[in-house]
Amino acid sequence: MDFELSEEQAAARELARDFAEKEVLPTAAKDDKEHTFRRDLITKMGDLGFYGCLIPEEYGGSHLGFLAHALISEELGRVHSAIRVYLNMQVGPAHTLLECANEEQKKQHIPPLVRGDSIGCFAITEPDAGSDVAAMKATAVRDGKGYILNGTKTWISNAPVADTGLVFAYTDRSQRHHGMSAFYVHLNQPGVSRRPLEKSGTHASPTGELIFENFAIPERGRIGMEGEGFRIGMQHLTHTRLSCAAGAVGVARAAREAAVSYANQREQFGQKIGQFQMIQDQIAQMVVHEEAARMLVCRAAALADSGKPNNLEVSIAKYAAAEAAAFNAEAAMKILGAYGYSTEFPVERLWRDAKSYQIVEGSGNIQKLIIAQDALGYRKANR
Ligand code: GRA
Repeated sequence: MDFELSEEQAAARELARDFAEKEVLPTAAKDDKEHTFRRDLITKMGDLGFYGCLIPEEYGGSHLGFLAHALISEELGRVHSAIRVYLNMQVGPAHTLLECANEEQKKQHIPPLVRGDSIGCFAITEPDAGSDVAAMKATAVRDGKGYILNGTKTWISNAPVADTGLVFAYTDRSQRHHGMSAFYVHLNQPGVSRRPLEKSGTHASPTGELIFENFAIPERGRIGMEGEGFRIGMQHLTHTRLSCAAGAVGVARAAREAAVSYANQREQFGQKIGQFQMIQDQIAQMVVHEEAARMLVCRAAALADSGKPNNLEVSIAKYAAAEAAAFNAEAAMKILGAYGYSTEFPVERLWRDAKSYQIVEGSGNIQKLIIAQDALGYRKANR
């Protein structure tokens, strides 16, 4: 497998790095501390074409592919993880619409997501249905020409600010996995209320609940056929997990960079601390975790770019990258000591943000379940 970047991919990475360093980094600490939602950055990333990598030109995209998308995700994750979430909330729904919606729905919903005009989100998780997606309680009951949606979605990135969203609910609960359906809805309408939720990190990315009470969805809001929702949701997660994995590589890299820089400056016992083997041990492990995770992300992205199934490779990459982010952030904090723990320096933000990658978009245990069931021959991940 060849990971040599094309000119376009290298240019996309440079553009994302430049944007992240010039436009995101200067206020990253402040945005995190003040929980600032940066609508302006969503617009700028739309102007720069960051949301279009997976989308053909006819719907406003550049079609640069999954590897380019992963490179952009890593650059954003490295500088400020919360801003990487914005990217995923635009690209994830746009790509799922591309794969599963009809022509009219694609024309209506994809371009505003790609431009960054419509803030997107996806709503799967519920208070009693996290890892166990099929346990969701939301229902969309047929009513004349449309549906009436009732249910509570929780831990939804962008819930407080989203204009539109991909929402999952049962149209026929008796059919379990085959009775769930997917909808694309406008959220600034009667029948939706929102409740922000606080978390330990990723503060500049608002998270919350979406509460649907007799929310009317027209027939044209359904994506795919009735009963295809679980499959659409799983397909959606395969792609958004890849962006997540790439973002986690960015966090791992930022932590490694911070640790190396500090180890080259800080002197104790008459020498730079980088001279101590215990610090070198940590740095070496950080480099290995980061590089291995990046290779796994590139492999999963390259498979998608060549049209091959990559559920297994995405789960491996997501698990490895989340662990790499958490390991590297923890190691960086140990190396920087009080400066790592201090809220005046960026490492503690990396440490808080790294944890999210072990939880969101399918926890570490869910990725391991998918990987182990495949290895044991119980259920092939790529089918
Ligand atoms: O055999 P069948 O016809 O009944 O079909 C089964 C299977 O083939 C059925 O679903 C099919 N299926 C799939 N089809 C296409 C399963 N996986 C796939 C797939 N990838 N593609 C039932 O399958 P099953 O394996 O028996 O289902 P299950 O045990 O109920 O669930 C499987 C599993 C645990 C893997 C799944 O529920 C899962 O992935 N859970 C994790 C949920 C998750 O990732 N949630 C994240 C929510 S979003 C989020 O975190 C937002 C963060 C945003 C941000 O900050 O970035």
